[in-house]
Amino acid sequence: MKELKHDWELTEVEGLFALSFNDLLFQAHTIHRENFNPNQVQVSSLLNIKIGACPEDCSYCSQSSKYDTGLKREKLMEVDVVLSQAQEAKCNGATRFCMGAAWRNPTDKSLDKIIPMIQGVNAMGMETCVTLGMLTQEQAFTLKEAGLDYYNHNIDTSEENYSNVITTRNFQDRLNTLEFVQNADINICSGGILGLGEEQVDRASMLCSLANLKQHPSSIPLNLLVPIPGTPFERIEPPTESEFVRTIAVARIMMPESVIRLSAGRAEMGEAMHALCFFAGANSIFYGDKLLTTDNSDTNTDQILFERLGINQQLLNVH
Ligand code: SAM
Ligand code: DTB
Ligand code: SF4
Repeated sequence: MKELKHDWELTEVEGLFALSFNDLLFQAHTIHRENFNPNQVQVSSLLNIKIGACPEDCSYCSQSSKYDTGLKREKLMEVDVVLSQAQEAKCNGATRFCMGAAWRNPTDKSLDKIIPMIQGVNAMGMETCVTLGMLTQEQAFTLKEAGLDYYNHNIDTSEENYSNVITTRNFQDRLNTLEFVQNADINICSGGILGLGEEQVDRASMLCSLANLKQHPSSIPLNLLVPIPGTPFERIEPPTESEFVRTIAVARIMMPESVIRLSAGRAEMGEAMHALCFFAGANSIFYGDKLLTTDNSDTNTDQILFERLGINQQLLNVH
């Protein structure tokens, strides 16, 4: 097994982005095959357990209280409702259940309500993931004790582009939480969004920040911005398709053992784009008709896609 590299220089990563598309994809796919079954895609399911009214100003987000996106706020879901949704996700073939809350950070009191959700999902035999905003070290230990497998906390974009996207926290705040989660020995799920007004060098810089963490994130969600009417980024220029695929390929080369999730934005991607992303090294998706507040690629379309590509069909059909 090759040593994982944690000292990536920005120029090296820019060099990968500068390769010819076919050379880059060949390299990424070769590494992908050395580390994973290329026909297997991990399936996660997502549930928004607390909707809207978030005090943060993330310029892409439908749930920020700073923008009028027409979203109806809802308080934290009851445990039994969460668990019945989790059961349904399991029946549909999900192996991980991810619960997201529109918080800047959880209070200790609210964390008490999350713990039985984690324990209940674990008891069903699924992996658990939560994304609750910034944590203290103490809270990370509490979540570990509850049996949490993964904590999702995206760095979203490069350190250099961060203040163009969010002003209510800084990049270092994000890194601090990631460190607390790693100290608590919880797997990290951290990635970002493409289409936040960034340049290629920002994508390279974001991947450097992820790969140069103490440990590579076990799971790396790469989202394509879902433009939300009412947010500052509702009409921002998206990256080209080849640039999106390149970013997946570079992530695969830099972090060969991490699972890369093709996350938001799939509803707008066709069969060929999905196929290229899986070839470049993506090997996980969110499965289910809804993401947090927007539509996901519907499950029927995903079933057909997997069948056509010869991917992981057995997992999607378990009941
Ligand atoms: N509030 C917590 C936080 O920010 O960490 C957890 C929930 S937040 C919605 C989870 C992640 O969803 C964000 O970090 C961002 O990467 C992603 N996200 C949010 N809105 C998005 C959008 N419109 N398009 C793509 N990804 C989005
Ligand atoms: C992640 O990286 N993407 C998911 C999950 N982690 C929490 C969220 C995507 C949200 C897409 C926009 C929406 O549905 O509001
Ligand atoms: Fe709040 Fe998370 Fe949305 Fe930012 S991304 S506004 S922190 S819910």
